[in-house]
Amino acid sequence: MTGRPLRVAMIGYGFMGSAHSVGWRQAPRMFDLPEAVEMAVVVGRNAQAVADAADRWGWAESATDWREVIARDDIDIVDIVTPGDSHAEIAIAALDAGKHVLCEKPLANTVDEAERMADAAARAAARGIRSMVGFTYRRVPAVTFLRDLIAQGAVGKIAQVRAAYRQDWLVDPETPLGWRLQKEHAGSGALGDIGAHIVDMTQFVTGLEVTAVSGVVDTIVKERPLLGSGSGLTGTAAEGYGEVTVDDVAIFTGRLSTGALVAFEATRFATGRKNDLSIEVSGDKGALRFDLEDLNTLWFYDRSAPAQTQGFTRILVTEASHPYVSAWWPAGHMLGYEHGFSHQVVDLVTAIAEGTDPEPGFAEGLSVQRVLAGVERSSADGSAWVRIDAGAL
Ligand code: SOE
Repeated sequence: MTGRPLRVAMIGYGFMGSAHSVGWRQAPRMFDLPEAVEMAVVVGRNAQAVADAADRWGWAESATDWREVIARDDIDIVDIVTPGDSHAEIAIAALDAGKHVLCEKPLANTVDEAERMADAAARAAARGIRSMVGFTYRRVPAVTFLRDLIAQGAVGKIAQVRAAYRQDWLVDPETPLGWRLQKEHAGSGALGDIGAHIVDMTQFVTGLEVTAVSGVVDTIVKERPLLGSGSGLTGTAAEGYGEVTVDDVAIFTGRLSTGALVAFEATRFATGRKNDLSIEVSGDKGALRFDLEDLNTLWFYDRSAPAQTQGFTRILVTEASHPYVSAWWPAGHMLGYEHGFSHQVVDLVTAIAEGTDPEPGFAEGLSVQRVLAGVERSSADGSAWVRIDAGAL
């Protein structure tokens, strides 16, 4: 402990930068954090744009050189919200410099990078330095509660899982070629960007590991207008076309450590589906279902209920006794997309204060990366099953 507030440097300032800023701003106001935090500096390459971001989101300073910022003695936490191609370099440098690190998902663009990051995190943990991957949806209260109910045996022995993340922002062939569509920046497409969430969520809620995968990835629109201004998700097109080098759709099957099967679907071509992450876990005692487009709700099917009245019951996850909820509004009042980013801050700062490793750590980020690589291998080889054992990918 330094005896002063934990000072945060955020590297990157795109869409995720704004979401993380909301988390850093709101968490200390709404929760009783064990340590005070200060939004010290936001870093980006364009001096004017990053200064504007600092003003808008409430960072005390802005800077253009992340290496200089990481070297500063007055920075305790480095929050990485850049595209995946710089995660490994920044995270390893920050951990080696003794900073706690929060890194956006997916952890890296390749298994090799993720392994090096997990090694750096393990070395740093031995010195009391903490690291965490931003799989923020774990911190939607209904998802955390779903995990708790499964751990308490609500669904019994898990027979199968269905996990889908469906968006439609690429259905328009004129959507420009942002960084999320370029392998050298993003690593992969729908697979890494949103498939990573459902792989992590499946492992999180079931407490089981994906041990093998079989699947296909496909690119539906192979060329798109070059990006003019703005970011990948909201940008405008420039003259000329470029090649899309990542997948648009990934459909795959996973096998869990108990042998249970998972049907995974990650796509940016599900027309009409805006941000539809859904998971359903089916067991011999019951089933639980969550859908991000209705994120305050959990559906529970209890097989022990009388047959006449059996059915999926709606649980509104807005009670003070539900995870994270009591810090916000009186019971019954809704939370949204941004609240998970505050909950992530709460859990990271609590772990730092208590001297424990936050979850998910880089080792868990690496396990997701291996699953993603396994799906790509299965698709490229046409192999029925690719095992996700350490060292196999
Ligand atoms: C874009 O597909 C995206 O912003 C993801 O990158 C995020 O992880 C997810 O929260 C929403 O969709």
